[in-house]
Amino acid sequence: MNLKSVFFSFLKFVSYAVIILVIFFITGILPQLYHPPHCELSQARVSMKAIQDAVRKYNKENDKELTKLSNLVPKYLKEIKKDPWGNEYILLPEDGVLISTGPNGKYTPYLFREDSNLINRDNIEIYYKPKLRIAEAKITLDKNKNGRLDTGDRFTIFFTKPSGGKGTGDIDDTQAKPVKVQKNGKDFRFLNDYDPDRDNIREINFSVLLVSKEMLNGDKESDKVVFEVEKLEKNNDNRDIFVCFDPSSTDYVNGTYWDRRGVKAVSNGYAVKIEP
Ligand SMILES: [Ca+2]
Ligand SMILES: [Ca+2]
Repeated sequence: MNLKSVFFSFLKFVSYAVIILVIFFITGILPQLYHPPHCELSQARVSMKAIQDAVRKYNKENDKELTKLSNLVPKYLKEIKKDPWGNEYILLPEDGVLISTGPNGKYTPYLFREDSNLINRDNIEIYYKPKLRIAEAKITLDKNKNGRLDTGDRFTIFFTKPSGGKGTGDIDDTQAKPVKVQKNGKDFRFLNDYDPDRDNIREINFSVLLVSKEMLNGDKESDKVVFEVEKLEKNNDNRDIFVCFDPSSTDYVNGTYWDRRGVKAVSNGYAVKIEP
């Protein structure tokens, strides 16, 4: 094979390749490869991530929280584009969430209505504030000042934000009573042998009295519940006590804690320690 024939077979190969590419273009296969359907989704996520960062920065640097996305311009963002489907992003400042209405361009705050699922299914949501779950638990009254829980002591469980509401979107929804906590504290689980890698975790038998439950009744301002210890199984080995709440145990209708928007609360596992 001489150099000339090599050159010609190369030319032949190139022309075949060009023909195939042209056919792909004409039949629309190539443009589709260049523009996969998930392209807009990732585009939206990238833009929303940038807005999320900007909102967090704004809220950190200003006394009042951001209420309108346009207030981010020009200091925190050069501009706020519409989402890839041509719609404005929605900001829900109280719930700390940023929403794109998705390919169908539709959104409804009425989360429990029948048609809501269909409308909201394609939404993209990014939280810039924490979701509803336990943030901290600590002893707030230590009667005998021993740094341990004993009968008569009180402890407080702090949530990341107030709960309540049913996601109906009604004005009085913040006064909804979706959540009742069990007086014996059974919505919360306690154990003193926390080890995520082990199956055999020992639960503590508490007998506790619910002292304040404003937060669990949907009080807009409250983000905590207070318990008083009535009886504590003897904690001889003096190990730490961990608490977790079961998001499926309380609501008498739906069996769930909701945030005000009607989004299911997040269980925090056992990583929250009751600290003196
Ligand atoms: Ca939608
Ligand atoms: Ca004590």
